[in-house]
Amino acid sequence: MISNAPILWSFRRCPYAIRARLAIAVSGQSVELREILLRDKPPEFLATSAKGTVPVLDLLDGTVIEESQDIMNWALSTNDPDGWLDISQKQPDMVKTFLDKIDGPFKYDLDRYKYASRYEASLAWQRRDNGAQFLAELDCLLGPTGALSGSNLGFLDFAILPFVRQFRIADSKWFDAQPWPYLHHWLHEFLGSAAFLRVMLKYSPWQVGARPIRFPA
Ligand SMILES: N[C@@H](CCC(=O)N[C@@H](CS)C(=O)NCC(=O)O)C(=O)O
Repeated sequence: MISNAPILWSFRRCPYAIRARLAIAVSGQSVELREILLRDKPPEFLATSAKGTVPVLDLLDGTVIEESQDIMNWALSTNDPDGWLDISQKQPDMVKTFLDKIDGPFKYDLDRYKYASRYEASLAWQRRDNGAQFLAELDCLLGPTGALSGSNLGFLDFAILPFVRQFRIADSKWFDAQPWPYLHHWLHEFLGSAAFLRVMLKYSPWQVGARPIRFPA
């Protein structure tokens, strides 16, 4: 263990875990990262959080944060150098409405579109259309400033971008052909940013006795 460092249980590709890592990294907090496989969750992880979803942040003082948005808020409340929380303070209802949509219906449709064979495959296109309607809405909102959080990228952008990334991966050719110029630019810039690349480094799954991984590296 890295002394005094909170433990972040994470899964590299998970959009909820990506948003948590983005906020931790920008806040300057340092944690011990424990990568897991969702199909083979370590008992130590389940003992920390029986819910069994990532990300989970164990502050080692008896506090365990089990929701990605709460982990973002925890990190940014300690230090928010880029003003990510400004939008949450200025327009809390708007932020909540968007995040409820992303974590709710958008993620629901995304899973059923991306992993169509696991669900009702015949409905996959309907799921894609539902998601596309929301993305078209985001494209309009991005027009004026190129950000969802006001004049700069902030909480709303970084909480949503990992999910839009996943939506694109399901069929990048189709996605790139959609008439969403502002959204394409927003996502493209994010995917090439140092902020994104530094939270996407690859680590082997954690095991008892493994050398601790400090995050960010
Ligand atoms: N509401 C949770 C959702 C987290 C979540 O569902 N994560 C997925 C991975 S992307 C997960 O851990 N699923 C459990 C599983 O697949 O067993 C949050 O915001 O942290």
